[in-house]
Amino acid sequence: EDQPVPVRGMAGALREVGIAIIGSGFAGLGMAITLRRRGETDFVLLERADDVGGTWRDNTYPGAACDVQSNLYSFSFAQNPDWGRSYSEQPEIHAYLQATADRFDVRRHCVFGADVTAARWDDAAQRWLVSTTAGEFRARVLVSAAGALADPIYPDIPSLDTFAGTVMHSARWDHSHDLTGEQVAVIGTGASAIQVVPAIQPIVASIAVYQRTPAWVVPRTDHPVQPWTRRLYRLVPGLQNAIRGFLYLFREFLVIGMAKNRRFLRPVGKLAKAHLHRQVRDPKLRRALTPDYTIGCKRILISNDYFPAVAAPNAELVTAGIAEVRPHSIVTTDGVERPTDTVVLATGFHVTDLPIAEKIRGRNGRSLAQVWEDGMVSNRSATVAGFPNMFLLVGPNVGVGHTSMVYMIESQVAYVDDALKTMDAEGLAVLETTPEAQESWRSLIAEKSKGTVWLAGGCASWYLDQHGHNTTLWPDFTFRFRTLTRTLDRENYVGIPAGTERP
Ligand code: N01
Repeated sequence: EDQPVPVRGMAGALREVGIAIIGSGFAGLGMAITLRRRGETDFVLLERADDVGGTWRDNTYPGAACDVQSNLYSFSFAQNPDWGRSYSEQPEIHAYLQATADRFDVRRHCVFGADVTAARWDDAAQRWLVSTTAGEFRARVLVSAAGALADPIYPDIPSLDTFAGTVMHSARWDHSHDLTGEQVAVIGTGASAIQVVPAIQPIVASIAVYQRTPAWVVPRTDHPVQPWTRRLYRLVPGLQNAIRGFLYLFREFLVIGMAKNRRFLRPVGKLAKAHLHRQVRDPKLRRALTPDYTIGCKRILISNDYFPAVAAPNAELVTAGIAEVRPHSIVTTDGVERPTDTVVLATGFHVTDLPIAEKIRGRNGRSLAQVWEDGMVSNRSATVAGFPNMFLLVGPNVGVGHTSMVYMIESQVAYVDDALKTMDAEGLAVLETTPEAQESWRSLIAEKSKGTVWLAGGCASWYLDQHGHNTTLWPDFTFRFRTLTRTLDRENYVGIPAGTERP
């Protein structure tokens, strides 16, 4: 059991390592566990925080929970018979990731407090030089699993910096700050906001929800998992994965409506409207909460308590834009000033402008961000021409709005693992995808995205980049993604054998 710790060298010195993985969320852990399970130990997980868990470690705001069922939102190789609810809450998912890291013994590979400041490909040495706040690493392979929901957006709201009270982003919750009896402003009405609003509304004196775009919300069918169900999960091996399969197929039908034929979304829209009708009696408020774009264009939200919280006597839905923030209030464009103690920014994440892309520099010294200036491109959502021996997990066009990201992550991990095994089998020092492969993946995505609800649904969302192109979502059935990335498409790669130089 006691295997050598793979990180060599003294602290502060340059450490040589086979594979450097950035991030220890679902993707980084999935990669690490896959390597460990096949006996590979020469890798490190560079983690800027002091624990594993990624977005499920960072998003601790009140009410944080997953809107995909627990059995589906788990690794297929590590089902958890102890899930407490059908839809898990953040602490339980974080605990699951911690326990899974322990179970597969990958914590020994983690370097905590290692925020990657730069990663540069050295073509002569055929190595990645990775600088972090915990030292320098030289790696044969770089796997970026830094996450798409990792870096919060602090919006450019006029004079927000003059606010004298507390400002906190939903993804960086300040638990030392007690909201009880305060006048609170929540900005945003996305997946995070609709969870945080009902969680804090009962304790605050007043809550103003600043809505720029209303969300489509459907009922949440959450319930506690009964003890007998947990016993059954233990007694019948494979039962949870069977349920996972059923949930997976059920959700996959949603993508028919989003990507293939929007007619199929109509019943879902009707369900959402009926839900709003049932929960909000005031016709004016109901109108303000009704979206004017097709359901599915933005992420469909699930909640039973968001509408009642917004309709509560101490709550107000603010639809006018924010004109100005003053030290103790927010003024909207209609001239109304609302006294405010705390501002909660539920304003989302840098998804199409990933900060990690600024830090990774490829063969010709250009950063990933520069290469992606006109939109994120890749081959198989995993590799980028000009960035040898680099793999992306949860990179471009891997996102899914309708089902579990864990399924996509496992598909990606298998692809990267196959690439690593191919490198070993062929004795390759360098593996790099071609611009042609990237171009054909880009056109495949563009073709599949045509006419989808994300492009044609009449909304603006973080799914699309500045040119209105879909560079974040996988626009088809997820089993198609898995088929297309099952093994390395070797013909789309240039490989340089060890001991030789680039021709
Ligand atoms: O972020 P978002 P999120 N002034 O970008 C508004 C996952 N997730 O953190 O729609 C005023 O979706 C913005 O308005 P608009 C999930 O994948 C999952 O909520 O752009 N408003 C929007 O309402 C999700 O999609 C779970 O007009 C401003 C909101 O802020 C992703 O994370 C839970 C503004 C941002 O919504 C991100 O969700 C939580 C401004 N300047 C998150 N800037 C579950 O599994 C932005 N907004 C349940």
